[in-house]
Amino acid sequence: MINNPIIKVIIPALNEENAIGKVIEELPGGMLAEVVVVDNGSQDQTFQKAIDKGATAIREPRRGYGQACLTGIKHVSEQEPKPDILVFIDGDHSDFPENIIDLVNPIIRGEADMVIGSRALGNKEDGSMTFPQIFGNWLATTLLRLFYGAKFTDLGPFRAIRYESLMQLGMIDTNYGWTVEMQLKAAKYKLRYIEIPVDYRRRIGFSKISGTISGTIMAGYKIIWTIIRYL
Ligand SMILES: Nc1nc2c(ncn2[C@@H]2O[C@H](COP(=O)(O)OP(=O)(O)OP(=O)(O)O)[C@@H](O)[C@H]2O)c(=O)[nH]1
Ligand SMILES: [Mg+2]
Repeated sequence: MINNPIIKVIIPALNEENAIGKVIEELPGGMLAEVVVVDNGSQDQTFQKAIDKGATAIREPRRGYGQACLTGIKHVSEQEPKPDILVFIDGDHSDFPENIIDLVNPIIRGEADMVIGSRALGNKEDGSMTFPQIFGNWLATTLLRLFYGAKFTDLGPFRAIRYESLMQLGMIDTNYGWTVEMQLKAAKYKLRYIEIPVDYRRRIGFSKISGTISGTIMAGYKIIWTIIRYL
């Protein structure tokens, strides 16, 4: 049981000016010590919108989903006191920010070190995930089970992890391998992890990864490569 947990949220965001405000607004602010939006070189109003909604906005010009997450972690690790729990959520409003409570509760209760929001177990709005994305997540989690004995059903971006556990993992991936790296290392380092079902809806704004052919190929390649490199 963690008493009065310090919970911080990291939101990687690239050109999400129409979504980022809603994501921040719908977070249960009362239970959060800080919301950090890492603006990954947006050319729109993402940075300003994040500030307007009371978030900490930081700029990270080096592109990549993982890079944005790493920069967010660096930011919180330079603050005192250190957080107990970090939550990652996308900035495109595909996830339901209010579900954060379900993600952090098992950690607060001391029952888990990491909680993954699984879209495979939850309800997906039609068109919120592409077929290659659903297949890719199935394939990746099947390989994780075969090679690492890890039981996951999704590489969902919406997740919570104990800060100390995350530090132990020594995350390094700067782009598409980020989610799978965290999960396979969690299995390797024997973290206590669970999945909970989360719902998923169509994003606001333009797709950058799964809705594009190049994004899908690059992500698939990087995810498979990451699974192999840690064997
Ligand atoms: N693609 C991409 N996304 C980034 C980057 N940095 C931050 N992001 C954010 O990471 C989150 C996930 O990216 P998305 O484009 O939603 O990827 P996805 O959910 O696989 O696919 P779509 O929602 O269909 O685009 C969003 O909040 C992006 O704004 C980056 O360098 N590249
Ligand atoms: Mg998305």
